[in-house]
Amino acid sequence: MVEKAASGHPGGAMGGADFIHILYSEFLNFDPDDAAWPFRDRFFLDPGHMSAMLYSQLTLCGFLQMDDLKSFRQWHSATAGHPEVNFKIGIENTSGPLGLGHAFGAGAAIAERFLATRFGEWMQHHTYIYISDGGIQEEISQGVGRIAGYLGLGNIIMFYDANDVQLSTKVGEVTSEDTKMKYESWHWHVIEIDGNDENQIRAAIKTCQAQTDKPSLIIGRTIMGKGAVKADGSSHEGEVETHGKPLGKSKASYPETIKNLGGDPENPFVIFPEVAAYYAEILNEKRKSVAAKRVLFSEWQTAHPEKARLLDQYLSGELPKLNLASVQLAENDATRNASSKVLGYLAENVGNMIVSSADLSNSDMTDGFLKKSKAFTHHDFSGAFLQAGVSELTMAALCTGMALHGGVIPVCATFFAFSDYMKPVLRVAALMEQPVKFIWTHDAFRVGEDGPTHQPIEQEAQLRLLEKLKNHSGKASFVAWRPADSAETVSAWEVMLNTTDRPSGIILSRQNIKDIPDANGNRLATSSQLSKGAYTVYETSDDADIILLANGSEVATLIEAAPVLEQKHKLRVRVVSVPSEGVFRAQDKHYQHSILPKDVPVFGLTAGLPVTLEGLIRDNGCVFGLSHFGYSAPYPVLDVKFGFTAENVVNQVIELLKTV
Ligand SMILES: Cc1ncc(C[n+]2csc(CCOP(=O)(O)OP(=O)(O)O)c2C)c(N)n1
Ligand SMILES: [Mg+2]
Repeated sequence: MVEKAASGHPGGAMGGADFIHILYSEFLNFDPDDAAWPFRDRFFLDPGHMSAMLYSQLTLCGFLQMDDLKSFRQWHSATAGHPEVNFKIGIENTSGPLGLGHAFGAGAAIAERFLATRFGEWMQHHTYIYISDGGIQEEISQGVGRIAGYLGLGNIIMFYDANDVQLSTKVGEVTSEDTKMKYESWHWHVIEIDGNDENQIRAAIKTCQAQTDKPSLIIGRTIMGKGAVKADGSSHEGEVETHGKPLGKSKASYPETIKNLGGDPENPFVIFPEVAAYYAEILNEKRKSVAAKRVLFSEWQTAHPEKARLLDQYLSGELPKLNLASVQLAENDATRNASSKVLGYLAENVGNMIVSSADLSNSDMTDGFLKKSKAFTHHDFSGAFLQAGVSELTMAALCTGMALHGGVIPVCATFFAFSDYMKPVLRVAALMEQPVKFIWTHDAFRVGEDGPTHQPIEQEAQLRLLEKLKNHSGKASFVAWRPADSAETVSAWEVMLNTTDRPSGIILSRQNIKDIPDANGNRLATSSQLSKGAYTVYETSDDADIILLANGSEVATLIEAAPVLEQKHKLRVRVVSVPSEGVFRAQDKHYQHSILPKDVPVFGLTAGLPVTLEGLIRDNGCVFGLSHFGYSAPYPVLDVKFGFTAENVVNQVIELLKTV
């Protein structure tokens, strides 16, 4: 496969083949006729570069065909280089950035416990994870190790392909850690085996299955490029260069290696008849055991019709009927508080929502949810809140893994400045189109005295780049909402809850914000126009001389400036709230022009980098934003120092109008 594609990673795949074959043939429960069967065991491959191994195994299991293997790494093939999530052919996640895959697996294991706690152990399944030296070294493994150990996720069996080799060096050149001891200290059950010995693999998996108290780690000593030989027949095993080079391009001989492994180099794409017959038998066994579980399931459905309907709803991703308008909001509140109230309502009305915070629940206000639920603790998943500790990257990946598992609605929260720690996950969740919901509070320099490290400036612009990046379904891969007041916060939540085809996030203020006045006296109804990405929140004439545009708390500053511009400067003013530029840009041109007519100058105000809004203005406009890091001071002082006052908006607009 790698040889034909003339690129790929043969070595790790050759060394791991023994494990994956034993796992899939003897242990992994799946339905050969329906790879997406919800009660299947999950298999998460952390090192996506070993995809040749997974694709080969999926071919043995009938999910892929030999022609798919022949088009390894080619345009539009089912066997892309790093496996792209595809439940229909047995691929649980898009592996690639090392470390993420095993965190997704741990998230899936949490979702499994959550559901089994509510619906019964009949639905329990294992999550098998395959990790390599790279994943073990990635920092995220610390978060996964700690959390899985603390929660006692005995449904995880992780195989560590310890082949002593990584991309550019031997493992011993970068670490001297005792991995066994490390995982044991996190309360994992660890065993060490020869990872190429089928009997030891078999025995290890059995031991781990019996260990339901703790997550298990099987450290399998394997041989990189197992079976690789040079032209003279001497060994070429354990070499760094087989990590990422086709054998023919390394010092190994491709034909001699194929011969050494019992194959025919002239005809390498073959499943030997005895192997095909063996797998046919195995797959029939799997069909039988799945059929038995399906019977159990339907018996359970008959005995528990209410629960069965609920489970159906959870698995379909459907929401119950909600009435967010009933959420009682306080006046002129911080948007994080409004969000907290929505979360309190959701805790009582959406039974499969799991909220998580990285040690900030009383600050990002996810405690609105927590107070009506409780946190997961060791072996207790009856609550619906994950206290992730301080580990934003891990938390985001766990939530993405929960989404990949299905049946639950994961939400995670932290300060906006620390969205930086989540970005690698956000990107892959966006690529995989997973509907994880992100809450980011403390959205601007108005965090004040916490100083520049906590004051997000460029974060919104970074996130909105993902709004411009299309996923493989042709949609903005991510949507970020920055609501202007409490009502918009509720409306944003409404849209987020209904966004089931991609991740989305909500960016919230720490400080109180004046509610946007509403001419119709029903601000909540008006704010639902947020679903178009941008809408008019203030105007006294539909023939504006100037449009003021912002999102989040800056909208209130514009609303304060508007009457001054009207009364003192005799200008006709429109104020537009743009909670999501990406969504606005997806509207038809007619709508876009109706909100932002071409010939009217636009003044944008953002507490972020000016580029955050610059995509919305033309030559006849400008954006006033921050172009430097913040400073530590109470936020009303920063408002004045940085010019985020109605008075400065008036001055800036007058200056702008002099130039157009
Ligand atoms: C986050 C991240 N950093 C770097 C890489 C590039 N990369 C791919 S594989 C690899 C190391 C591979 O070592 P190991 O995990 O032991 O795999 P093996 O060489 O044994 O196949 C690296 C650095 C990556 N895929 N992800
Ligand atoms: Mg390795």
